[in-house]
Amino acid sequence: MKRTSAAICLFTLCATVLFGCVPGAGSAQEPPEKTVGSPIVVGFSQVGAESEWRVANSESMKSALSEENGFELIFDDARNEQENQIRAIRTFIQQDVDYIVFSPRVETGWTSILQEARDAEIPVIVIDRDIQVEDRSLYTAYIGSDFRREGETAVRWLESLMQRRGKADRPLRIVHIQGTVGSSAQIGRTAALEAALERNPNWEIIAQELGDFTRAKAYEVMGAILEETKDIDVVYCENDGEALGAIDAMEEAGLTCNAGDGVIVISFDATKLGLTYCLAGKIALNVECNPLQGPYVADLIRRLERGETVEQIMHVDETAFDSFTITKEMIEGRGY
Ligand code: GYE
Repeated sequence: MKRTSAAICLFTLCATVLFGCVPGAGSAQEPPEKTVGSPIVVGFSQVGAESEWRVANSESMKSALSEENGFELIFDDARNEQENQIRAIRTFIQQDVDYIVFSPRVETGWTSILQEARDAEIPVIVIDRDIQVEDRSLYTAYIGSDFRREGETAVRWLESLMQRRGKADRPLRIVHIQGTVGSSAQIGRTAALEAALERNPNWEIIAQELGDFTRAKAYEVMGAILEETKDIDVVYCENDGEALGAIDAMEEAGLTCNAGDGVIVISFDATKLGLTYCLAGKIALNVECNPLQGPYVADLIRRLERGETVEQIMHVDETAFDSFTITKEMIEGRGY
């Protein structure tokens, strides 16, 4: 019988867990409970290495699920292909790992493989992006961000900036660069912008392109947009990498990015690199997305090992930074 077969299926829906409240979060680790005997074997399918955020997320998982902490981590990089993730999860099942953790590329297409994991009695923890399955008991828990709320923070900030400037009713020409289509991060951040467009009939999307969450792709698509028009008020990028690529392209084309008299760039992630652009005024608003999920996964597994009840959905607490109020000190104290 699997270690946790008694512990899974006990969960409460929709609890919000603040990252700061979980033991070991981002700072000193909880004393390892399982250093004697066999380690807890965890197979982790990471979606890829497309961004600074992702690299920080992988590092966080590797350091929390370390040998010293009583784990054996089998790490697989899916290179941004769902097929590779499915193959990795199947291999973890064949290896009879104790837990499967994965960060899904997109929300759909997971039912069969999760069924296979359930048949093998291996608990599954989804991190970062969420999944859509009819039978939610196919996974034990989800730890990640509320992406719709992140998008909401961004558009509300923009609305209030326009109001403060007495420009709430003026036309606003927006370029929208999207992340990986079908990923929760893209779906939530896009949905918030779309809802804001409904409320603000004077807002207009003048171009919408896919940036795949990478600096290179965003640079390329932004360059093409700029050949058509330079009359742009806002660029809404769905992560820091995209924002940096779009800024590179705009600066090369002679545009200035700032929330004063330039193009207003909105971004998500708030990595250290992204925040240095915010401090320089080039990113007007950067909405935080916390990648340091390793300690939460480790803590969750320990709780399952003890047979405790766990919440099925855990959203992390996140904030936002704008170029008007950010300071150097705010960036220095951060862990990613
Ligand atoms: O915003 C982006 C990454 O899923 C939250 O994926 C994650 C997103 C993040 O590549 O930088």
